[in-house]
Parts: sequence; C-alpha cells; structure tokens
Amino acid sequence: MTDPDRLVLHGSFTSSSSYKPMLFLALSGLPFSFRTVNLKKGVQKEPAHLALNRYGQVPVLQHRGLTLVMSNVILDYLARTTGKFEATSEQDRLHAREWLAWENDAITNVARVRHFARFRPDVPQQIVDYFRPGAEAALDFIDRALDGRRWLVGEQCTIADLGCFGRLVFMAEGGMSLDKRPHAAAWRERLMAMPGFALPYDLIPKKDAEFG
Ligand SMILES: N[C@@H](CCC(=O)N[C@@H](CS)C(=O)NCC(=O)O)C(=O)O
Repeated sequence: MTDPDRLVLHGSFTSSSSYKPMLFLALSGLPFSFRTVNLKKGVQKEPAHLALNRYGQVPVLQHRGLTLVMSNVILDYLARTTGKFEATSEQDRLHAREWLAWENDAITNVARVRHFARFRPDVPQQIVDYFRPGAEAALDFIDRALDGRRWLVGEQCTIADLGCFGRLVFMAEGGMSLDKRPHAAAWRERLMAMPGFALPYDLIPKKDAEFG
C-alpha cells in the first residue's frame, strides 16, 4: 500500500524539466520516490503515462491523491506545501512565479537548442539557428538580472532560481555557456555550493529509486 504522503516524482535523467523538481527535493532533503520514464523508448506516450500527463511528457508529481504536471506548477506546489524555497513576502512570491513564467517563455529556447543538438541531428541547422539568439538573449537577461544580487528574488534562494537554473543546466550540450556572464556564473557557483546539490546526470537515476 503506497503512503499517500510520500512524494512520487516521475521523470527522466535527460530532462531539464525533471531536474527542476528533482533539484528542489534534493536540496530540501525531503524523502521521495523516483519513477523513471524512458523517453527514448516513448514510454511517455503510452496509455499508462498519458493517464497521468495528458501532454505525454515528464515530469509528473503525485502527492496526497493529487497529480501535478508542468515543472513550474510542481515547483509552485512544493514551495507552497513545504515552505521551502518560498519567498517571504506576497510581492516576492509573485515575483518568483513571474520568473518561472518568463523561464517558460525564454529559457525554453536554451532547452530547445540543446534538444536539437543532443537528440535531433535530423533537424536542419537553420531551425537551430533560429532559436539560438533567443537562447543567448535569455542567458544575457539572467546575467544582467543577477548583477549586484545573490538570488533572483529577495535575499534567499527560491523556486525562481531553481526553475531558471534547472532549465538552463544542459546548455553546454547546445554549445552555450556562462563563461562571459560573470553574474550568472557566480549564481551557479552559489547553487552548486548548497548542501545536497548535484548536477542532473549525478542526481537523476536511470532506474526507479527511493530517496530517504
Ligand atoms: N512545459 C513542460 C515541458 C515538459 C517537457 O518538455 N518535457 C520533456 C523532457 S524535458 C519531455 O517529456 N519530452 C518528451 C516528449 O515530449 O515526448 C514542463 O515544464 O514540465
């Protein structure tokens, strides 16, 4: 009998969208179960997974009889229900969600370029070239936003930081970097110094796993 209070995250080790809630859980030290979804084999399009996620994607979080999809909805839920990585004022809580909405518009270009580079050699170069300026502009925007700041919102790390960093984490696989973006690079160092931090290939298992 599954404990309804136990968090269950369905995801994939190659997925930045899965990494976002996975990073939240790892940094929080919360116990959870991980269920792997093999994207290469197309398990995300099979009826059992579509019953959880109508979009045929990862991640999915199950908790207390609820089924949540969309990584930023999951981050919002985790922050609200656990109080971790939540901003302290109502204005900052709204700002954190504003960053997540922007991330979904803009940093998604970074994920797209990386996706084509890593998984879709069949995609014509012109298509990748179309998305690359938007990806680079998103990285520049984050860098400027962090000039003089430790975190995107308030004085502490919030879901805004985890969501934005989690989505851009695979940028090197798409030929992008923070090398000439010192404020964003320092922010990444701060994240990487947090207890429990790990990069996706070290954090997300290839098999089902229990954490805590
Ligand atoms: N907006 C969604 C994006 C989810 C997404 O793109 N997931 C990818 C992996 S990062 C996926 O499941 N791809 C497999 C597919 O679309 O078939 C979120 O934030 O959760």
